[in-house]
Amino acid sequence: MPANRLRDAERVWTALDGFQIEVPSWGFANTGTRFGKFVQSGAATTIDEKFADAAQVNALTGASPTVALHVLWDLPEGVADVPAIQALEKKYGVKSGSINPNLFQDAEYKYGSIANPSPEIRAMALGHLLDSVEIGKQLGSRDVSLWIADGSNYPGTQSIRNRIGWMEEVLGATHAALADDQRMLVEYKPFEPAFYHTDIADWGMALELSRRAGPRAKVLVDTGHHYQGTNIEQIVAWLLHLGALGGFHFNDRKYADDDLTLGSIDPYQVFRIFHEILSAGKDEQTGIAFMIDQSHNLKGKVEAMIQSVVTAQELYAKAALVDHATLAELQQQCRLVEAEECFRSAFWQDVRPIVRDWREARGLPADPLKALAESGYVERISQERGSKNARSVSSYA
Ligand code: PSV
Ligand code: MN
Repeated sequence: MPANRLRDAERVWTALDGFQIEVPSWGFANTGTRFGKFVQSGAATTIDEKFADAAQVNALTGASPTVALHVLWDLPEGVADVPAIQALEKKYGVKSGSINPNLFQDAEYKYGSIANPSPEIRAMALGHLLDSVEIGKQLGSRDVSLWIADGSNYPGTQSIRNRIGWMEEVLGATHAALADDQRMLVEYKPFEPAFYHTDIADWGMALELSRRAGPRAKVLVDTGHHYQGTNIEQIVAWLLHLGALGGFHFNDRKYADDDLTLGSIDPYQVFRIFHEILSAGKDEQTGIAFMIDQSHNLKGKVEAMIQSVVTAQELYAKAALVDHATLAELQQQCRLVEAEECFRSAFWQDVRPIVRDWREARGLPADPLKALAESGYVERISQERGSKNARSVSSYA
C-alpha cells in the first residue's frame, strides 16, 4: 500500500476507535409535527423497545453504546424506575447516557420553569432537576443535560432581568447537588416554544449561566438551535478555547429546528465542527459528549439512526484526514487557496473504503444499513409492535 494511503488508514482507524455518539431514546418513538403525529408500525412504544433499538444500532455500528434518556418519557416514576433501567442495560448491553430532565411539558410550566415568577413553580422545577441528578448518580451516568424551554411570547409581559436571577439560583442549587464525577450541560435555543424571548437563547447566555453555576457546568451545542448562517464551528472554537464545551446534540436543518437527520442537509458543516475539535489539544478534546438529538418522523426509526451514526463516523473520519501541520503552515503564510484546498481535500476524500475495512477488522458488518436490511429486524419489530402503534396515536413518547 502506498505510504500516503497507509497514513490515511491509520488516521481514520485511530479516530474511529475513539469515536462514540449517543443515541436518543426519543428518536425511536413515534413523533410528528405540531400538525399531527405520524405513526410507524415499528416505532418503539416502551422503554424496553427503545433499549432494544439502541442496542441494534450499536451492534451494527459499534459506535453508540449509550442511550440518552428523557426523564418524564422514560422514567415516569423518577428514581423509582432506576432498577428497571438497570435491568434493561443488562438485558441489551447498552448503558444509559445523558439524563434529560423535562421542564417543558407540565401545565405548571406554561409561564416558565426555573425562570417562572412563581417561587412554588421554580421549587417544583428544582425538585425535578434534583431528581434527575439523583437518577444520574444511581445509573452511573455522567451528564445531566438541561434544555430550558422558558421564555415569553409578548414584549413587556415578563421581566427578563428578574428571570436571569431566578435561573442563576436554580442552576446553582442543581450544580451543588452534582457528584464529583457528574456534569451539568446547559443547552441553548433561540426560539420555540417561546416566540418573543427565550431565557437561554444563545451560547453566551448558556456560557455565563454555566460559569455562575459552577465548574462542572458546561455548554451544550445543539446544531439545530441557531439562526440561519450562524458560524457554529466558530462557537465551537470559542467554547473549546474556554474549556466550556460540554457536548453536542447533532441533527440537521434547512430552516429552523427541523430535527432532520445528522448531515443530511449540510455535511460540510459537521466536518468543520469535527475539524475544530480534532485540531484542538488533547485536553480540550476530552469529555466532549457527542449525541444525536433528532426526531426523524418520515424515515424509518432504526434505519435513520444507523444512517446518522454512519454519517457521523464518515464525517469524523474525513476530519481526521486534515493534515494539521501543513494546514497550520499555509494559514500562517496566508496562502489562502492552498490552505482551503488542503482543508477541502480531506472533506472530498471518499473515506468509505477505509471505514469499511475498519468495521470488518472490528468484527462489525462492512455496511451497517445493508446488514440491518438483511437481519429482518425492522420487519420483526413492525409485526410485534404494529397493533400497539395503531392504538398509540395520542401519546407523544
Ligand atoms: C429541544 O428542541 C431539544 O433540542 C432538547 O434537547 C430536548 O431535550 C429535545 O429537543 C427533545 O425534544
Ligand atoms: Mn437538543
